[in-house]
Amino acid sequence: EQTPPWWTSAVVYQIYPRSFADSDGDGIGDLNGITAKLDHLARLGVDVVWLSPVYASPQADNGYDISDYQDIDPVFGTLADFDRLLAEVHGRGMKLIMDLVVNHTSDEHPWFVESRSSKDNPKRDWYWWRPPREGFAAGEPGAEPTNWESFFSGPTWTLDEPTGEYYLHLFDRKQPDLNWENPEVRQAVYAMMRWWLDRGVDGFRMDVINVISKDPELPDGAITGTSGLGNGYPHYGTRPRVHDFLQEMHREVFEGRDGEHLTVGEMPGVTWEQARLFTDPARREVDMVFQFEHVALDHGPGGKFDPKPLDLRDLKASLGRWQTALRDVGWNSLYWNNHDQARVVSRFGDDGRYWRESATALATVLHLHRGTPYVYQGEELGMTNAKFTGLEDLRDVESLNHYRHAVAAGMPPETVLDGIHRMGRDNARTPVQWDASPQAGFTTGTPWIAVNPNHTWLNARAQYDDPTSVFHHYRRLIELRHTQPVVALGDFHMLLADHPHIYAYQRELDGTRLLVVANLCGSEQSAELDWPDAEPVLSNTGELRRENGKITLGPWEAHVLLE
Ligand code: TEU
Repeated sequence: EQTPPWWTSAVVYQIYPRSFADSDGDGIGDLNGITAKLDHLARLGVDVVWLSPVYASPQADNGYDISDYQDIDPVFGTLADFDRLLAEVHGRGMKLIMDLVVNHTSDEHPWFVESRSSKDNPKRDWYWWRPPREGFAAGEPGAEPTNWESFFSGPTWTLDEPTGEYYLHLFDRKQPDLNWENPEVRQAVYAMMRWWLDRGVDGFRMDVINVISKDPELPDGAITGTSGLGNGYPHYGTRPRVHDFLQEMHREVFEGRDGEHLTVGEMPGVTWEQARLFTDPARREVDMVFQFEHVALDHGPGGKFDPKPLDLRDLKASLGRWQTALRDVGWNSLYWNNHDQARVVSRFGDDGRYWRESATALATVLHLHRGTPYVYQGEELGMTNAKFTGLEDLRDVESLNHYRHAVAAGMPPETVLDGIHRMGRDNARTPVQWDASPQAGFTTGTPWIAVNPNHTWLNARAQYDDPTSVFHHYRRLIELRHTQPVVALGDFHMLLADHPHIYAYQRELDGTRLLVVANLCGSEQSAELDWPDAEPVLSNTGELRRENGKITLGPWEAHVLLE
């Protein structure tokens, strides 16, 4: 038996710097703002901070478009501010991982500026350049080299007039894709990663890392949706070469390095079969992956902006399948939220009458699975979706592009806006609610995106002194993972899989059983469940009602028991 890696009992906290805390009054969060708030994280008890991108960037996608990987954007501060933050994080016994965005750069990165300058520039091949489709003139509709649809709507190709060729961008046109087939590109990325590790960072969260390998033939994709564009995913999603690239990265960057590191690959569309390969320690690729199955269960026929109600049985089947799939090899990451997802309490919970109960019930269910939990800033306070009133409130490039394309295609603007209000990424990006003051304690200036009006009662200040608060519930869940080996390492077994409203499971390690049961709806529920001897350890209400082998749970009631 090997000692389990340190991250099996760790909890990660994601910071989206733009929206966390603003120290200089320009309305945008920054590094010094984060440093000033580290006691919040220490109090919560998290082990690792994942910092969304703070590199130099034109901010077309809030920093996921990088123009210099080895500098800090002035809007966030300086390298000296970064070093101070890192030292303060380490000083509190926490680790810090960086966001690694290397599927694409900004179109303003010097690599791309050179690459686009002429067809025979030495860096031309660092990106994907192709002539117009045969029989088409440059710029003509349909002249794009493939029919692929961008993650952010529209074609994945943009024409560069001076050379008459198109470049590939799976995301926005300001995010050209790097050509990972070129070994110089890979070496440049590895050198940059080593530079950050030498500076003291503890690892990386790797942005869309399963799409870095493209089929060099660039075949068209099947047309499935209504946009007229094709699905290119089979030609860039989790192709075999990704495994080669990640193994090479491991050798070039991590092998022989002292210290404890963490790598997590963000992988849209990844299956559990593929995740087993990515996270099998013997293969030396990544420690864990972010999968997307459970956050797509409420997507309707029209995709993410056409949501449908979640059926809890689907959620249990999905998360349960991943628990089983990665039980003997590999490792799960556990998340409800990040900067790309609508707020979970508004999405799968109830942000009205049962706000506190549903936020704490959802937290309980997620955190006690086997895997490493990720808390997204504000989730520990039960922050809700934004109250956007119209287009002018939105900031996100994905939502704005979607609006433009959907309305041009004839969808009623109100329908498009409704989908964006419910599912748009800006919901996750409103400022963290520190207190009840006019800008929620986030900034003394005008915030880049409006604060949620509910900060008058929903804020950190109000929760610190309330032992029943969402904050303290998260704190206790994190403490449980630190103190109970069964939480970190126990086997997982789903219970009541067919119950439409109760989420229940059991974990087991060396004769210790942990029982988790939660009612994830707003009406009383009961079920046959018999654990007469189990001792209560954590609840969001009071005592569990159990009688004659049956339990009864009020709205959003959640319990954790040990035996
Ligand atoms: O996201 C990748 C991704 O596939 C989606 O979550 C995407 O953001 C979108 O919601 C699809 O509908 C990563 C980052 O997390 C995201 O913020 C970036 O915009 C994107 O990559 C490009 O770097």
